[in-house]
Amino acid sequence: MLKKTEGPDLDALRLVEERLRWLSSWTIHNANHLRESADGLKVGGHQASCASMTAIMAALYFHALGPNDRVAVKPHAGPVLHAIHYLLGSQSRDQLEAFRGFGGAQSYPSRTKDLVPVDFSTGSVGLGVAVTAFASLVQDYLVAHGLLSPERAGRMVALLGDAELDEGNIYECLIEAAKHDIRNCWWIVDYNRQSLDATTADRMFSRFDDIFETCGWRVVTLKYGKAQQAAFAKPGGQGLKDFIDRTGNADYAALTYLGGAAWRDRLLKDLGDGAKPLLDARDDDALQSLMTNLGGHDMECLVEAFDGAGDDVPTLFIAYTIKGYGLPFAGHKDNHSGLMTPTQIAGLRAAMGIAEGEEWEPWAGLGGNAASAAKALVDRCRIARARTERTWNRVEVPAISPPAGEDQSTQAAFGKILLDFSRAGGPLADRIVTTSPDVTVSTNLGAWVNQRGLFRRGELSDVFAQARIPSAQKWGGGQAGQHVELGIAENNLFLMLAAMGLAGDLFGERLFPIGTVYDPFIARGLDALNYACYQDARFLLVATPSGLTLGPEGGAHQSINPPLIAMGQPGLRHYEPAFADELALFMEEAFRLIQSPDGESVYLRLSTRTIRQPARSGGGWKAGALAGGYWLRAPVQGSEAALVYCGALAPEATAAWEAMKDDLPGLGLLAITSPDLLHRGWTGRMAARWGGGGSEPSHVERLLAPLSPTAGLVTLIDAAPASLTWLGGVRGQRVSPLGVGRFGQTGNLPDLYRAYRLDADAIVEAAAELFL
Ligand SMILES: Cc1ncc(C[n+]2csc(CCOP(=O)(O)OP(=O)(O)O)c2C)c(N)n1
Ligand SMILES: [Mg+2]
Repeated sequence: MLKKTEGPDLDALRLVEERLRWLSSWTIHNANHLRESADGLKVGGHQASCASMTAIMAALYFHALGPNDRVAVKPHAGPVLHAIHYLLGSQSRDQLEAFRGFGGAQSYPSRTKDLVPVDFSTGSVGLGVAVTAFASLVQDYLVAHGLLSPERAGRMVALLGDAELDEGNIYECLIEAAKHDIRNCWWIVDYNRQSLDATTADRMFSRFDDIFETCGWRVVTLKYGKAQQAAFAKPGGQGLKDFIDRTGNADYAALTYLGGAAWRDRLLKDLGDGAKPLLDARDDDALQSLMTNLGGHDMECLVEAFDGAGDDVPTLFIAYTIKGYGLPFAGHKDNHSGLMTPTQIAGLRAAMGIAEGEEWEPWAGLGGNAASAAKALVDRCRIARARTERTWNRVEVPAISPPAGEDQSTQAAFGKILLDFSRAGGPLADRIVTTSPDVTVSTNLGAWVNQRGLFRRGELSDVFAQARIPSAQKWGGGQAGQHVELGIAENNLFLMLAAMGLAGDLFGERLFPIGTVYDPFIARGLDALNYACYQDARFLLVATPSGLTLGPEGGAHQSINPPLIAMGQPGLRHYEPAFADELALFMEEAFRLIQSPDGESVYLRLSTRTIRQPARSGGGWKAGALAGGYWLRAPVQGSEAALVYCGALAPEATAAWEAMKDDLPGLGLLAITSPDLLHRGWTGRMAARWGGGGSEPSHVERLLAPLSPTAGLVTLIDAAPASLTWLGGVRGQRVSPLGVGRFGQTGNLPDLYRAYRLDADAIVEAAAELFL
């Protein structure tokens, strides 16, 4: 929790603010103008977006933040975060000099690649904001489950740009956060009235207060700095205040760029003689400084605002700022990617009293007293200076037995496995936390929730159960619950999984998050999924039902491209089990991967189709299945043909195999359990070979090795055929691809499989064309 430091040293904070403005500007300048360029390309960086936030960040990091607080920094203020760590001694000059270069400080804060501690990666605007709300929910979850003592709880803070408030994901999150009554969350808007392209619309800013307050947030607006407030109390002051209030965003920004003389002209024109006392008391520089003395640049206002929000109420701070504050292009509408010229940066250096050659000296140009005050402030800073290693709790993953039953669907088996977990208990079961965007029941999590309950900070009774109304779902809620219910907003699901999947990094306690979603609606939350993976959050995503196999539900619910999405998504391993025992194996693997330092998240693509389970003799298939595929019916050496299938189409593939095995003796039937993993293994091996690395064949090369080099493969998947067609490239074999390339429609499975050419007849025909 935030605690006040013993009386803020405002002067020292101001000095630190200037240093941050200087160092962030200089870091970007160095990357663009001084560092040798190997390709002649502009390196970029956002000096204006940084300068807009340096006061906010100085007040936050060097006054308000406590050791348990976590921050998502506006992507374009990344250099300010690095400058903060540079002053703290936890960032090196080398890293700053290599900003935006290979191996250097990243353009936008990155948890995995930056060497300084970054709590949340940012880059895709909006997501870094929303994830903090979900992180505060995860924190409450850990406290409620006795995994985090309340004293170790902190505040989740997002620093955002005003244009970021246009991202819809912020409002989806706001609604969900209100339902869960989140707390300990601050969002601080750098309201500089500019986006990338232009100045931002004024109208919405009078509405944000309502929107946030309606959702239970406190809104604190920092509009006028102390100098402005003082001026309001003097003759002509009310006129000045009215003028500031009615001046539109574009106007205010333009006048800021033009400077003191322009303000003078305009104020005279607008306020007439009423402006005289105010104008006569100031030269142009003083007038510019008054007019840009907005709350978000005023250290006293910032400190007061942060100190005034010491409770746990979620708070939106709207801090009025100037984009490019203190820099020559302050307020210019095109300054987003603007870079100071060498002459301009030299002017800034001189204005800061920094001698040439001393640009990287943290306290260059400061007198002894000022330097020691600034250093003392920095020494008191309570944020973490070192990255945490991922060494927290590990739990034993028990062997998972597949549910019994000759005929099963993977989706039903998933529900049963979780039910078994909930009954058996144990450390893993206790650290599993599930979540779903209003598809808990239809993705088969219902029985688990019956046992383990909904997570709520307050007690939630099951009204239907109390009224003795029969229902399969008996869902009470409370602090011990292990399922976090979400409304229908798949984007929130992935942000929730991101926050849950970072529980170890953020709070020192690993959770095993499982999120369920309908497979086609993964697309709804795709950027948030990518965002979760980018930060190396770890979770199990269970997407079910999937594919055309969902016959009667029709085309809007039949997913086509998720296997391709998964193949292109780093940090996420796709498994598509056909059978319950494969599913059990993959769930075990997922729990291992979630907690392994070099693991990853897992995506299981499941189906509601009930199919006959195979008779196994032993577990010899398992290693192959984990690696992405195994021969369900082994081919003879040199075989000219193989049927290759993935997932719930196993019965069609098997039926076709039965139909052809006499005509094509030694015909193999290859079960692909992860096109993603096979593809990765193959391309990885190719890359390693060029890099002089290992020459071990990849799993898919080994799988295809028994076949003749001229063999034909019929590939079959209830998804885009491209998921498997690449197999032909491994050894240059011919492929006849079967899959779904058109939107689906309603129907029973035989009709649909016939129409979309996924049935045994289609396989036999494709094979005939290839082999005969
Ligand atoms: C999802 C997404 N879309 C587009 C961008 C490109 N982009 C980067 S910053 C920006 C505008 C930022 O304006 P604002 O949030 O007001 O930040 P400021 O730089 O003004 O502080 C845009 C469109 C992005 N980073 N992420
Ligand atoms: Mg802006």
